[in-house]
Amino acid sequence: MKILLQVAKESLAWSQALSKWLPEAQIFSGKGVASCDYAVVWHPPAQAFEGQTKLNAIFSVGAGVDGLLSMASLPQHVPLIRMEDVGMADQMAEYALYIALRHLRQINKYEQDQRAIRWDPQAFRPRSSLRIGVLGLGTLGGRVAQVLAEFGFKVSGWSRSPKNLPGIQCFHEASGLDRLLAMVDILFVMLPLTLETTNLLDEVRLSLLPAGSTLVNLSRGKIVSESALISALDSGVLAQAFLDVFAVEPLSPDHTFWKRTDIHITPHVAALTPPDAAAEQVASKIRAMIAGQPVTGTVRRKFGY
Ligand code: NDP
Ligand code: OXD
Repeated sequence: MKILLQVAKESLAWSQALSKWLPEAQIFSGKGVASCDYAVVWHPPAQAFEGQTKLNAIFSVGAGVDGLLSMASLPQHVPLIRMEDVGMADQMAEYALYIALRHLRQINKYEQDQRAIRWDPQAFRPRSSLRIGVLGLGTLGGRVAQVLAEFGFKVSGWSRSPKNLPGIQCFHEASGLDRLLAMVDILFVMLPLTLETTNLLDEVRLSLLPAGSTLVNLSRGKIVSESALISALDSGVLAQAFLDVFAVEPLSPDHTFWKRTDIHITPHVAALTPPDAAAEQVASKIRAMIAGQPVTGTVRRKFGY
């Protein structure tokens, strides 16, 4: 079996992990590669699929496939299979819990108080007083919503199809999104970037949030309009934003986001794909495909995720 490996970084770690879980495979990561049976990719170069006429499947080592789907050279009739969880759901939940707890315990205020040498204790606030919305209730967003709800926060969520999840008030459709936005203190964006979600959170939608709320984007930058985000911060609709993802990455050094104290930036690290667990998942899916069994995680191209 021949595997084409095209990952933008940590190529050696990926190659070792694939060899561990698929010892029978020959792994090719350079140029001028022979025809391969499977491809394992993340941000591959534009010509990565040239001459690859025998591919049975393309595995994305990321959960999001918007970048791959936008490549003109992506073979149209080869199944595209994305990463499912491999530990990323818990990483997302850690990130979300950190932000929710900061908010509940008013750490921002106490940090400001320290700078102002001010002793000003606030009253107790129960976890159930914090209203959290999660857009996207899939593998990652679903786990985020579940962990926050189990922790005692008041959680609502929004997805494309209707859902019924324990402890979570579930919404769908555009009217459901508008209802959710009007009732949350913290909004987590956990949606894939598709034609439908691009610029979903524009000026009109952000204005539905209660004044002083917090926006957290952990999925894709282009889902939130940058100009609408700045206006919402300037007008006080948003008190702050936590951004892990950006329309253009890396975020340009002269981007206005860097200089704002009401924007907290992390460099697309909310959930990192661990090569070993990911290679194990790829290997088990390849074995299932060879055995003629169905595999999960196949991207439905008409929905874009
Ligand atoms: P899933 O495909 O499992 O879940 C996507 C969710 O979004 C589903 O609940 C889906 O609804 C919902 N959704 C999709 N389109 C719409 C729409 N038009 N309207 C309403 N809901 C919609 O994806 P994952 O949870 O695995 O990953 C989510 C995203 O996280 C990835 O696409 C990627 O962009 C991002 N990501 C970011 C990382 C980081 O480090 N910052 C790391 C990994 C991923 P339904 O359930 O009805 O299908
Ligand atoms: C992913 C990502 O999609 O890292 O896995 O964003």
